[in-house]
Amino acid sequence: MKVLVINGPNLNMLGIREPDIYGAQNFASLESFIKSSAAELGVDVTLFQSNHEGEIVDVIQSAYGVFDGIVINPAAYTHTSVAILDALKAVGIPTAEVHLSDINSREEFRRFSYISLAAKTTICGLGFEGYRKALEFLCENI
Ligand code: CA2
Repeated sequence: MKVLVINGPNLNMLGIREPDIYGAQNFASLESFIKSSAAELGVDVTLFQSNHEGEIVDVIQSAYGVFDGIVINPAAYTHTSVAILDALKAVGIPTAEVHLSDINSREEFRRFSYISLAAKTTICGLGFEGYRKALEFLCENI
């Protein structure tokens, strides 16, 4: 099974600030964790990170016919992006949404996710482990 993992804006800055919310490990550690989790599950994983909404739309469109599943942490675009929602709906690829923090127990503006309207599951508040759970979910549901 081929899975595209997309990380959105500022996640490349992990570990630099707000370790109480996002943990102390950096983005390279997150990418290593995702790769080793995928290898354990026998998933062929491709990683992509961008700070730009249009690039995320482009990579979702280019996943059509190529990937069996998508894991996405859209970061701040979670709460604003109809464009990413529409791209996920357009390709129809089974998608698992992940958040490091528990977006439901933070500021009010983080409680709504456009992406959850297209995602088959939303996993939040588990830190890095959420990405492994998302990969497991796709393995069990595709
Ligand atoms: O909890 C998550 O994974 C989020 O998607 C992370 C986003 C946030 O906007 C979402 O509401 C929830 C933030 C991404 C990274 O932000 C940083 C902030 C400070 C230092 C490093 C990264």
